[in-house]
Order: sequence, then C-alpha cells, then structure tokens
Amino acid sequence: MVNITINGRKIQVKPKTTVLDAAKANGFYIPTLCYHPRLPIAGNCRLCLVDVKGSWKPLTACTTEVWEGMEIETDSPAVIETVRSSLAMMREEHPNDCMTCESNGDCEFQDLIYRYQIDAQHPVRSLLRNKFKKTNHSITEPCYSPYDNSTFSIARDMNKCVKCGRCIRACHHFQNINILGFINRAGYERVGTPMDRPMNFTKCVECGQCSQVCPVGAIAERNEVIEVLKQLDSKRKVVVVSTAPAIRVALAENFNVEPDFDFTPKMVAGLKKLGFDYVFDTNFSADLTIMEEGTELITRLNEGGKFPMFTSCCPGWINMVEKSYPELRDNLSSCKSPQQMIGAVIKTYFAKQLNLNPEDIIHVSVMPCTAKKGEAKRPEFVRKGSDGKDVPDIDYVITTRELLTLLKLKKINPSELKDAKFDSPLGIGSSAGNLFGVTGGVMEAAVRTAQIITGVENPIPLGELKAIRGLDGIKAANVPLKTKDGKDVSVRAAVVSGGANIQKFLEKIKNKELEFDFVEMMMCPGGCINGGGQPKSADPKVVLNKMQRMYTMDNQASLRLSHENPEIKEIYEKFLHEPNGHLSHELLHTHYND
Ligand code: HC0
Ligand code: SF4
Repeated sequence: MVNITINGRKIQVKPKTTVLDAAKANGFYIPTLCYHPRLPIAGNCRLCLVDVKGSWKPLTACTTEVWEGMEIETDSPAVIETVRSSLAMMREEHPNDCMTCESNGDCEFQDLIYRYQIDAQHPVRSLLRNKFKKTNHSITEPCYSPYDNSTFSIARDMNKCVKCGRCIRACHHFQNINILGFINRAGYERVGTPMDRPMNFTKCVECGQCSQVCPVGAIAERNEVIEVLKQLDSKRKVVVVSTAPAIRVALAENFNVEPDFDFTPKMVAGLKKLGFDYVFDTNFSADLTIMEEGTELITRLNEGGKFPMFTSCCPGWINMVEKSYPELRDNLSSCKSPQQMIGAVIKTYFAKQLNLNPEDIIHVSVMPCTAKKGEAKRPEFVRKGSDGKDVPDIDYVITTRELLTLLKLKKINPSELKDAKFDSPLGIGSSAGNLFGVTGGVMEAAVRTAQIITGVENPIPLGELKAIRGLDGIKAANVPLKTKDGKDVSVRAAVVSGGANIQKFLEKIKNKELEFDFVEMMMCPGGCINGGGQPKSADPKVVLNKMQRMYTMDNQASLRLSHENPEIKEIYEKFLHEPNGHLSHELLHTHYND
C-alpha cells in the first residue's frame, strides 16, 4: 500500500491508483468533465487540478498516480480559482439554452457552473466579452456549427459542446467506427465528422454510445417526447406502448431499488398512469423472434444457406452491415427485430381484435437504443391504411431517457405506484425473451427452444451455457444437440458485442480462422442493457449491475422458455399458423438494403 495525505488526512491506497480514484474512494470531491469511468483517460479539460507538495505546478488528478508520501490539496484557493477561470471561459462560449435543453437537470457542466457560481460578473467572462467586442467577433462564432439532425436517431448541436472529447473516445474505444474527432485549429477547434459531413453521410451506425457519455446536451437522441405527450393528451387515437427488455432493469437502477426487485409491474403502472391505453411487452415478440429465427436456422442447416447466420435484431449492427459489410447481407437472419415484429402484429392482429384500422392506433416503442428510432423509420416497415396511405408500424420510439423525462414532466414516480400488469394479447413474455436485453441472451433463449424446433432429445439445462454469459466482447460455445432419430444438429455458436469486437471477429471469419453456424451480434458492449439511450451514469458497475438484474429475473421467473409462452401458442393457433409460414413471412421477415 502507498501512504498519501489528502487535505491533511492520512490514507492508504493501492500502488498505481490515480489521485482522482484515491480521492473519490475516500470521499474527497474533485471536479471532472472529460473523465468518464468507462472511457480511456484524456486529461484535456484541466478541471481536476490538485496542488501537490513539491510540484511547481498543479497536477491533473485523473492522469497522476500516487507516490509514497504524496501530499495533495484538492481545495486550495489557487486550485479553486483556476477551476473557476477554466469554467468561466467555457461558460462564455456556451449558449443560454439550458431551460429547453435535452440535458437540463442532468448536465454535468450545468452542475459545475452552479457549484462554482460562474455568473456573468466573473472577471474572465467580462474580459472575454470586451475582447470580442473590440475585434467585432461574435462570442460564439468560433464554435458555431450547424445543428445536425440528418439521421432519425441522433441530434448534434455542437454549439453546446464543451470539447471534453468523450464522444470521440466512445466512438473509437467501444465501436472503433471513428466518426467523431477534433477538427480545425487555433481557437476554432470543435468536434466534427469526416469532412464535416452530416452524420447520415458517414458510416455512423446510430448506436448513440457518444450520446450516452456526453456530459452536456451536445449529442443526444432525436427527442420525440413532445409528440408522444400530444398523442397522450389529445386521446384522438388508441395509444399503445411496448417496452424493450432492457428498460425495466434501467428503471430499477434509476429508482435505486434492491438488486432482486423486479421493477416490471411498477414500470407498467407508470406507463398506465402516463395515459397509455394498452401496455404491451417487447419480450412477447422476443419470444416470437425465437420461434421464427430458430426455425430459419434449422431450415438453413437442413436445406443450405449462408453461414454463419447472424442475428438481425440490433439496428446498429444492421446499419454496420449495410454501410460497411454489404457482402454479409445474406448472412443476416431475415427476421425483423422484436420491435418491428410487435409493431406489425399490433397494427394487424391486435387491430383486428379491436375492430380498428392500422391508422387508428398510435404505437410508441420504448427502447434503450437510439438506432431503434431509425429502424422504425425504414420505408419497409409501413403498411397500407384503410385509405390506402402508408401507416408506420411504429409511430414513435422513445429512449429510456425520454421515458424518464415524460415521467418527470407528469410528476410520476413509478416506484410509488401500485403494481400493474401488461395487457393481453401481447403482454406475456418469457424470461428467455427478457434475456434478449443482455449480450448472449438471444443465443441462450434460442438454445432453450432448440428442443422443440429440432425435436432434440437432449436439451441443454437452463443456465448451463455459462460460456456465453458475462461481459466479454467475444464469446463462443459448442451447443451439442442430437435429434430423436440420432441426427447430429450441434451448433457452433458465438456471441459478440461492441463494434470494435465485431470488427475483430469478422476479420477472423473472413480469414477463415474461425467458423460458426450461428452468431449473435449486438452493437453496444454488453448488449441493450448498455444501449445508447439508457440513462447516463458515472457508476463503472452500471452495466454489470443491470446484467445481474437480468439473470436474477430469469432465476425468479416461472415462464422461462419462449415456446411455452401461452400468448405465443395462441398467436400461432389463431393467426400466424406456423413459424416461417406464409403470414409470418409477410409480417415478421424483411430484407436489407444495398
Ligand atoms: Fe434490445 Fe431487442 S433486446 S434489440 O437489445 O432482439 O434496443 O432491450 O428491445 O427489438 O426484444 C434494444 C433491448 C430490444 C428488439 C428485443 C432484440
Ligand atoms: Fe459513433 Fe455510434 Fe456516435 Fe455514430 S452514434 S458517432 S457510430 S458512437
């Protein structure tokens, strides 16, 4: 252990600990902006400066490791004034949009400005204003850049950017897609795209990992809160909501409930209180996906087809294939994602039960993902209304963050409400379907159901496939299966999450170093629990916690197999007739673009 002193208090920490980690672990506050616990360290915002005895200059706490006998001061008058001056310079370039900003109330820069009281009278701010007056420049001109909402998923307002570079590191470190970088020089630096083009002209996959770590509101999802609010308030149509697997665990984390507390009934109660007429579960259509995708895999294995077969439920991954790996399009499963499957059955099967036309229903999908917004807007996911006009299967997609904004606007705290249940006939989901939200979950759910699709005699016991659990980016398992008549139908399975891992994996597939039959692909590291639309968090364990909640829910569930879901049996009996049948192909399968 290393002996150090912080603000006069003697403490012991492990060697190689940074001053920032040592201070945080012992309850000392050090301001940060470019630092994020899940990203590599950059040390470029200069807000975490501390005085260290013997050093002629303050040191950045995030990049400096402790040494024996180190004496640190985090709150000397000089340190505080330096931090205040840096903040004042940033504040002078920042627009006054807080009241309507995406991140109002959840903005790290706003918190810092308030904490250090950087008002208009701060001398650095007056100095900058006078300087710009003399040179006849607008104060904000150096950082001015147009608002970019060229994709359906992400909105970028670089005027709000504080140049911390977290988005650049997220796009590089998690995804290795490198859309964002610092451009320009000499006071005109800002974050931009290659050739400064709008996002939809780049290879951006719309995953939103950049927005997840943005400390301000410079990169965010394209907000649809007001449109949804209008639908809920006007009551002109039947307003239906469906919720992705990963939402319930994110809300559980957000409302800080016990790790084994299933927040689902509270979430449903919150959605009902918001005014939704029907609350359905995307876990239902995750189960439906298992029936369709499992059947497709077995058909390919028996009749031939492209291998490995890749899952198709993650829209970030689909964007990546279409933009960067078009040669792999035929390897994708033809199944729509669970979001689009439930979208299609709500506007057909459910509409029919209520004697409604597709255009009489507004369907809001709550997703942990920004790319789901773009997926819902794909031109192939529409159907004809009674008047012959196109009606989208999903009208609005809101992220978990937007759902929290809606709840806040309506002053609803779901944890204080009485439990409520999903509505029928699309409200029952198995815990296998729920596992879709975590990396490895689609594979695990598929293996659980393989027994009925293949008529297998030796199904894998529940929870046995340990190799595909956990947060590793690339996982593999051999799934030994034999049909009743002795035929070997073993599947070589792999599970990959995170764009950087996907690229490494595909390189090995291309070089024939690896061979698989079935591969689950998720663009966000860890899967949807870590989607780009999830609440921002500075807790390094936040993804692990959500994953553990998912497995706890699975252990506690009574319905753990997709094919045993009574509503799945019912929809095949009454409507679809058989997996991969004629109607399934029309409603539940799709194609991919050049
Ligand atoms: Fe996912 Fe999904 S599991 S992509 O991660 O497959 O976003 O949670 O809703 O559609 O079900 C996201 C999460 C979903 C879909 C499901 C899949
Ligand atoms: Fe990179 Fe994803 Fe952000 Fe696009 S949405 S810039 S791919 S992190």
